[in-house]
Amino acid sequence: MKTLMLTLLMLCASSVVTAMDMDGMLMDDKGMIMNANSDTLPRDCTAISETVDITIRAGQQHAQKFTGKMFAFDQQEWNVKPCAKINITFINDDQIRHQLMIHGLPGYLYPDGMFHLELYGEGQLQASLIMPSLKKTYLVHCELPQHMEKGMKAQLKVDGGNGDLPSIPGLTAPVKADIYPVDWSSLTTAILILCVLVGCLIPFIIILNAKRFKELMKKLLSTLKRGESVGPSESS
Ligand SMILES: [Cu+2]
Repeated sequence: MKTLMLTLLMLCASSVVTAMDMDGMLMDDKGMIMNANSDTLPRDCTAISETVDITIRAGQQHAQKFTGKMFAFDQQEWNVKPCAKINITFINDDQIRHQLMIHGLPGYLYPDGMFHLELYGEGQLQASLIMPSLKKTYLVHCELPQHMEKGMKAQLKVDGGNGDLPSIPGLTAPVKADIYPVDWSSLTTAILILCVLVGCLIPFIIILNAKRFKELMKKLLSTLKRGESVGPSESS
């Protein structure tokens, strides 16, 4: 009896671990949903203005069109009306972990002002949120180290937004552009001058020694021909 009770207890515990639902957080072995909200209206909304279904894909393949970027979402901007309900389908096309985080939401409805979807590898998640009425631009990104810097950054605009965020691939200019400075020390300058000189001298050397080069080429060709004619008879 004791063993049966223990087994039942363990089964219950494992099911809690595989799918936890606590304080707006849903978690299993594939991913996590935090602060989803499909029915509570923000204080400044009297009704849902529109329901929008948005599919957002994340992965390395979506960064290929952006020079120097490694990760990206398939789109970089979305526009919705004030008080819109957004049903998000988040798809991770990579084998590695990615997040979809929306920041700047009202804290009384979304703890830490954040809506958060996360997939530990390839997969799909669905969750909803209701936007406030404020004309605002929200940051959408993946918060894993270096993923946003490497391109996983986008923006969600409500009522046209209140401006553009910087460094959104293909959309807005970066605050600090990537630069690749050359250390112009005396050594690098000397190496550059030497390379230019050698590059200029080679054609002259060839022109001045044209006869010698011709003879050398003839010798080489005849040696090769001899090698070809000797080769098959030796093998037979
Ligand atoms: Cu990521």
